[in-house]
Amino acid sequence: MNATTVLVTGASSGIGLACVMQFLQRGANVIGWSRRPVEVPEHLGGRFIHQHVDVRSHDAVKHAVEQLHRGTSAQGRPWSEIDILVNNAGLSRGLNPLHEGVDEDWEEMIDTNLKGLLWVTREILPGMVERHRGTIVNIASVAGIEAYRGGNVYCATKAAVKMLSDTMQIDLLGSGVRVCNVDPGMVHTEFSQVRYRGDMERAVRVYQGLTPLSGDDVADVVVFAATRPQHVTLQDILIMPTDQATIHHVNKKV
Ligand code: NDP
Ligand code: 8X3
Repeated sequence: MNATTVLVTGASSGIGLACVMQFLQRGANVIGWSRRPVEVPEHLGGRFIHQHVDVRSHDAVKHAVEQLHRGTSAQGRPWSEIDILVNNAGLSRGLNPLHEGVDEDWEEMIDTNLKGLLWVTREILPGMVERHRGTIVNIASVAGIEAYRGGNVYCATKAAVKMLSDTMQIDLLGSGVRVCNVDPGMVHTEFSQVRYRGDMERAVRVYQGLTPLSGDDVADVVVFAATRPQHVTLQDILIMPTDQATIHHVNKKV
């Protein structure tokens, strides 16, 4: 993947960090966006830049892209020429029924999972269309396919991501840009810590008694999809732990 430039949003933990590492290990130049800093091993650092970006802010996204125009990678290519965009930044807050919903939680989920993905894509996609080449991987979720109690707004944002992937595939037909939608089941990351606002006991219980996916398991399929020949599109990938058949059918031993 020499001279390939990848942008991963939500690069500081979980699936995003695993994508950063796997693309770097394959020789790509990688840009990571998140609010927290990201450290990579020194020998990979020459091909990695981190930008502090809150994807909820269209201005912040635009500013970060402007900065990328100013620098070049080791191969002399502007960092702004993104070949692969992984729209991964996202989160869930709480499991309240809709009638007990919290305004700030709803705004955070919609602004990050849905509007954030739109702002980022709006800034990166025109360059791909201009170059007639590019891959976008959107991280949606099984939660966008199956509803569950208290999932309401989170599930809705992920169903929206899936629908955006579908409509982008149509909008981009003939443009040379392909779109891959990835729907993971349970992945052991910081996701549940964030959902339960640091209640570690509750977060740990989510994954107890089963073998969930790891961030690397999902990164494997992201990298696989992004490294197919350009005429091949994996439109939709549902990746589940073997211990999970559906949102509601989980092989929990405790
Ligand atoms: P993590 O909490 O481990 O990672 C989430 C990442 O998103 C972090 O790097 C975080 O960085 C980033 N992020 C959150 N808000 C923002 C923001 N406003 N601006 C920029 N970055 C942001 O969770 P996962 O790795 O599990 O989640 C990654 C994606 O996978 C999410 O979209 C999630 O919905 C999806 N997913 C997760 C599943 C799971 O079971 N874990 C299953 C299906 C889908 P920082 O806080 O530093 O900004
Ligand atoms: C995250 C998976 O089932 O916790 O998208 O909503 S779930």
